[in-house]
Amino acid sequence: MILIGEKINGTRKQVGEAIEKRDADFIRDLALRQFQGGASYLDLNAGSLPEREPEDMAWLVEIVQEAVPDATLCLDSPNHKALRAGIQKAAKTPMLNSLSGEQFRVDGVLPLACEFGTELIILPISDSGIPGDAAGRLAVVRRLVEMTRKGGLPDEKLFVDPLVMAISTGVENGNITFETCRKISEEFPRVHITCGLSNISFGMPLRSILNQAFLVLGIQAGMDSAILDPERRELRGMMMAAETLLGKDRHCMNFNRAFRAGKIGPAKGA
Ligand code: THG
Repeated sequence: MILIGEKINGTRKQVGEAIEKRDADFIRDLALRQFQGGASYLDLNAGSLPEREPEDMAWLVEIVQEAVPDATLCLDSPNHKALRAGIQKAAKTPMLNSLSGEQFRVDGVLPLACEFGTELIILPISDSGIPGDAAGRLAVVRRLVEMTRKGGLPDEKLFVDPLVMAISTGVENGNITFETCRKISEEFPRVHITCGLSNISFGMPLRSILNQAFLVLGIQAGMDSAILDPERRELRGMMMAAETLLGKDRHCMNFNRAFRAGKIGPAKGA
């Protein structure tokens, strides 16, 4: 699994304050902890007003890449000015989060991704909203993949997000996501599939258990990436167990190695 760490998100209160105060130590610590938790990509969302966002994004890029030079940055914004400001500060080509079928993103984000040859998250949202079923989401994805191919981006650089809506607001929301995953991997076998995992459990008790079960079912449906909190030990164990049981871990080597390194299973002293 390709893990994208979600924690550097300015819509979270403490992170928003740290960005405003330019508290580099706070951000560096979040970056390092997530990378050590197995996130090879770090999502950066400044969460600020559009006027401030380019400046805030550039600052985040500077701080995070200095703290964790081996991580790839995932710039999370609908605002092409913030994305460009981040790209220009980045030492290594970042991933962009995200392109959707909304016209302003097709006009703003798509040309940037093609110009810099970035990896790119694709959301099945159009100007008429989020399609309620898998077929509708596939139609948006199909239209967007046509555009990225035309722009010269190989499918391997795409991370399609099937969109995860809270199970508390619709009991079919899990199934709709899984069906979308299956159809995407069938029609576009070379793209990655990612998602914002914790969306599924908004408004529910025992969120951690719901997130774990959802991740397992998502992996079976073809997800090979997720935007999540990589410090959650129970989630890491469940993810590695699912990969092993689905034949994605040759000789069960990753599972055994993670166990011996103390990365899964009971924490020391527990
Ligand atoms: N798809 C894509 N990008 C995304 C999302 C998605 N980016 C933003 C978001 N969704 C994923 N990122 C986060 C970041 C932080 C939290 C959740 C998702 C988070 N959640 C706590 C909670 O859920 O209660 C908030 C509590 C806290 O402040 O810690 O932290 O779906 N492409």
